[in-house]
Amino acid sequence: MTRTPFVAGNWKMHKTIAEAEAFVSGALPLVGAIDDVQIGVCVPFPSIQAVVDSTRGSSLQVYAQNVHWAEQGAYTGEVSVAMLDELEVAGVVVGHSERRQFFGETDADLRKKLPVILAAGLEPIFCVGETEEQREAGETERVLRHQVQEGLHDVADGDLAKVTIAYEPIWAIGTGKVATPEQAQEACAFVRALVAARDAEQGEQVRIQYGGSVKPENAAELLALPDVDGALVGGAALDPASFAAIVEAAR
Ligand code: G2H
Repeated sequence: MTRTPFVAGNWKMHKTIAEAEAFVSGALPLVGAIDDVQIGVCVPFPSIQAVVDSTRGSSLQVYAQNVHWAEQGAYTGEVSVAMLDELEVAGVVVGHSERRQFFGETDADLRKKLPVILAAGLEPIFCVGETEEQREAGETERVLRHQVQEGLHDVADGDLAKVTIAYEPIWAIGTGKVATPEQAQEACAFVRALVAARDAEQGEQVRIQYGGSVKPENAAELLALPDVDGALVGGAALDPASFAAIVEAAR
């Protein structure tokens, strides 16, 4: 089966509202009418409304970078799925390694978040990946198995392919150290097999992105891999021309 490639730019804690609007002005002429690649930008909360408004009717979809699992409550600093849904975002990134590393997000949190996001009709981009020490110790598969099985535990079998899984080896994030095509393919195929073990058809349909120092220069090779269906791009997604070049590499 053919899976529509999905390229998402993760802005992390970059761009004020004015900078976000400048990005959209630069990006829309380049990617705004592309319909053979799903295209998203993962935007800091304060800019979401402006980016949703300025991309409406285009191919550029808007994602948040985090959400809480509770419907509402005393969780200072957090936002709920209903709050995001009201902003008309397409979805939300969860489990990014920076959230896990700096803010203590756990597999148990992700297990609660994913079903809540799906129940609201939003698309989760669910990040997994191993550290350099874990890879060197031969623990990559054990780590990925635990993250994927725990995170997807409470997602119904028939909904598994509604989740996009981003494989991001932590040692390749923002370091310029990209995984080799062999490493990326092997890990993404392993993640797909984990989903297929739950439901073969969903395993075939689920999209798996590679993330970690993706750039226009290495995107084509990574995106051509059989089990890589797109990219989650950080630094190289901050500039419209560079982001558009990566989207083009996915076509
Ligand atoms: C990994 C990636 C985006 P970068 O965090 O999620 O960032 O492309 O800068 O390595």
